[in-house]
Amino acid sequence: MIIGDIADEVARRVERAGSAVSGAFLEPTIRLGVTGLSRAGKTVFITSLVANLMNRARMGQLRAAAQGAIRAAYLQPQPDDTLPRFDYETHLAALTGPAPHWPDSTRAISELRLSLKVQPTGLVAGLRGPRTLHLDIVDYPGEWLLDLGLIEKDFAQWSRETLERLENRPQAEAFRAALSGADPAAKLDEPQAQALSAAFTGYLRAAREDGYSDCTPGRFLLPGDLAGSPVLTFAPLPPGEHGRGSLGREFARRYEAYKREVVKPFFRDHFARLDRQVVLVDALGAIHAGPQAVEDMRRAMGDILGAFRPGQNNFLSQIFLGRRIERILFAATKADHLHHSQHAKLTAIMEALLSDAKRRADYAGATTAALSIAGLRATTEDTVTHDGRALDVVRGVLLEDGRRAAFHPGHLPEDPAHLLTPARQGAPAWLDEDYAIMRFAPQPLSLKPGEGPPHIRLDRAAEFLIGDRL
Ligand SMILES: Nc1nc2c(ncn2[C@@H]2O[C@H](COP(=O)(O)OP(=O)(O)O)[C@@H](O)[C@H]2O)c(=O)[nH]1
Ligand SMILES: [Mg+2]
Repeated sequence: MIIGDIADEVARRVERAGSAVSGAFLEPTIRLGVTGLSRAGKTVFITSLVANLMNRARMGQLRAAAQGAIRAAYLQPQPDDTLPRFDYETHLAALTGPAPHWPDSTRAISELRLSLKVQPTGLVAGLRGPRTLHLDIVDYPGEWLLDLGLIEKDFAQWSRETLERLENRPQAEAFRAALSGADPAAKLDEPQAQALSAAFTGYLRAAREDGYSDCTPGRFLLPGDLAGSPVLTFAPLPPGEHGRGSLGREFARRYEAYKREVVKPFFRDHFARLDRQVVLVDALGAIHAGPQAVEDMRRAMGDILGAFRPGQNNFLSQIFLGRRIERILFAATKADHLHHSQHAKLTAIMEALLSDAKRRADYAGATTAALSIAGLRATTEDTVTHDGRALDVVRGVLLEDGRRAAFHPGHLPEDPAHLLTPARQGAPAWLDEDYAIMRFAPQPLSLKPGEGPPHIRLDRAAEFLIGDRL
């Protein structure tokens, strides 16, 4: 460990000890991380979860809600003054207003504090007064989480792996062309550096669009206020030792700066403070994109789970200081695209991916679970006759043209291996089934008093994530 790190770490220990001491006099708090790649459904999930914790009529599977133990839920100022606040009111207005629409996409970290007043029920009910539990929800991009893998890789290794992956991907054509015209040993030319980095970012973006998850560095996709700065102006290069002032040397230096100035601070300041975590995965989107995207999602889930296993990673062990995340939920989102007769199959796929990830990461520690959920149900269910057979469909209004449509995304297999095995073997396409995807628009709601927006299994998700503390 270098001296700077030690000093930093000592300062942090003191600071954390301080907050633990003061914390003893304050009310108990759960820090819940919500992550997932961009468009996985984080904003919708958080908005609907909070709305449904404030109005609990649809939360039957959250025990404390069903038993009436939650007396009140209200928003309070968040504890961290320098984090943007999760814009709950705007997102809720978008989803539940008279002309409902999906919220604008958000591209950085944000936080919201929901406080729950809980009155114990049963035998002790009369003996104890109500207590308050603060739920601090932290929304952060999954792209940032995947950057953890960079910490233990130097520029040469990251370059090698990245270039190997993009070799056969059509999305990388322009970048490969730009790279073939670049000489890593030549003197750094800033416009050329920017062009390379822009071409590489273009590749990452296209790969993400097409369902790939292995898109590091994560800030290239979601730069926030770092856009255009040197820490984001590099790209992978072919191997070789290069002299001072060369393109190769400078990119290696910027890569290290990215790890030091961008990746580590995020993990230290935000990630290491979480108690519970939900990872949202657009599994249906990946299945629609094809076997390679599913294989990539499988690997990404393993990498993500690896980030919750401090023991194996020096840097993580340092920042966690023996604490660890207690519960991790992997949830397939947008389950309202499927008739409920297929939900168990989607959950089985998530469970298979999760147990694979656990096996590979040799994971022990946090309690984990897999679920299929929808933050906001945008469809209704129906059964139609198609080619003389009954077919379970969902109905909704298509986002693109406002038409009403019945939709069947394809039959998910009973056995997840029927998807995961061809994915692992690198099959170019699914053999027996085509999987479609459609985007539905949120529907106008008429909520009864006490009701939050309609969802699928948010109550189960909440029970798993915080039920034990209510
Ligand atoms: N049908 C349906 N679509 C959803 C749901 N949640 C998210 N989406 C879709 O996914 C998009 C991205 O969701 P968002 O929450 O903004 O993702 P984020 O980037 O992870 O915060 C939305 O604009 C919707 O089109 C859901 O529960 N049901
Ligand atoms: Mg968002």
